[in-house]
Amino acid sequence: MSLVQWTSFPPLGDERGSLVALESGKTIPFPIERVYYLFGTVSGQSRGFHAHRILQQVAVCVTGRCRMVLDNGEQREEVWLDSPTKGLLIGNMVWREMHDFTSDCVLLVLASQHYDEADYIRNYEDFLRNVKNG
Ligand code: T46
Repeated sequence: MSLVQWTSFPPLGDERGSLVALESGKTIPFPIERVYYLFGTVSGQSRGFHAHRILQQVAVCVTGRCRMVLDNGEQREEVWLDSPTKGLLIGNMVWREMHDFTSDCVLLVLASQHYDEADYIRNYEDFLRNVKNG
């Protein structure tokens, strides 16, 4: 099964422009506990390089684009986030890296838990060990 799973956000546009609504239990498959966004990203600077033990997230580039690498310890896939109407579902125990941010990129992330540094696995070897040990 592919690691790349999308959720679509139907644009509720009219002649004035577009609007997207994100709702728990509808387009977002978990109760949203936190929202954050990355902006002012610097050309050539990659981010991420970690997995989460429990956290689930949906990431959407509301403007600009970036390349997301997903890795579950067995397979590695990459995808461009470049649409404000498509969210990428990122499950727990998935290593993620973000590369090639455009200078106008705003990456909005909806998260299933509050921020908790203890939920991060920031070392790839530790991540692989955790995957192997279930
Ligand atoms: C993820 C990817 C997509 C907080 O204090 N609260 C928060 O809610 C977040 C997300 C971060 N922070 C602090 C922790 C660091 O001192 O902000 C700093 C930058 O965080 P980090 O280096 O983890 O940023 P990224 O861009 O590498 O990763 C972030 C999220 O942390 C992560 O959960 O999946 O975006």
